Amino acid sequence: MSEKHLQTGDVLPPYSGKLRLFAMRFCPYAERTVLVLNAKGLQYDLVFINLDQKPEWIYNFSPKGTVPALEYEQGKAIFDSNIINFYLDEKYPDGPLQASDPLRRAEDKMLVEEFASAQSAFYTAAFNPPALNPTMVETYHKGLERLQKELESRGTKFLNGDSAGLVDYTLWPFLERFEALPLIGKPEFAIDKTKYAALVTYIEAMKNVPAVKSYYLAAETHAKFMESRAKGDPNYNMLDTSAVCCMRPRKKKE
Ligand SMILES: N[C@@H](CCC(=O)N[C@@H](CS)C(=O)NCC(=O)O)C(=O)O
Repeated sequence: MSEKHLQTGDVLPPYSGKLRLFAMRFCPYAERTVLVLNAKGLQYDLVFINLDQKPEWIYNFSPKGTVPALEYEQGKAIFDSNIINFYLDEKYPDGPLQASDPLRRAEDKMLVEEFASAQSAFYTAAFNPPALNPTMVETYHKGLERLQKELESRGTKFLNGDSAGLVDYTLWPFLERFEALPLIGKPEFAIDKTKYAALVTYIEAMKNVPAVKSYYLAAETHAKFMESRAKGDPNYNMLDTSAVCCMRPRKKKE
């Protein structure tokens, strides 16, 4: 899988017949869908795009040019992480990722909804630092506290139960990125081990879930991307090893 992000003028790679996900390597919403595709064991191609210089063809798959978008059949696509993930879980019912109890499914959706405020606080802290204010820090911690309380009351390893499910894969990409905030000079956003013991145990368990592990990026990597984006020049291709050219040491002249 290439980590290069295609941009304006780049051609659309040929369709292979597999599901194809249009994403951006550092996008938490796209990560939600990658995790679900991984958890379902589905075969898929991943196409990363530069969101500042979007390739023209992205609009054939996603009307606003946002990611994720899933091409489920050649030339036919759906967009939005939640829409795609519910579709995938219903279309491929083996290994269901949602609770069988309708009430629990509703509770999972409400939890995701409630967590959105913490996500917004994170976005502002990461990418719009001057707007940081105490209310935002408070909102962020309220979100973490809410999540911890839910983990404690459910008493299971994951929110979904003994194994991770859709609710976990939906929230996880943000938790993965939250750990980068103290590294970019935002200590107020640290997830303190004493205060958040249950949450920290959960975070560590999520890092070991195979669907997560294979796409996981360390806090340091997220921090680097955040800094580049906050400066107005997101380094989309920072993980693209094909861009590192084959510099061989020159032979010394005799
Ligand atoms: N609600 C959407 C949000 C997707 C979203 O905001 N994606 C961002 C990247 S993380 C994007 O495509 N931004 C480009 C743009 O808005 O033009 C979802 O859940 O998929």
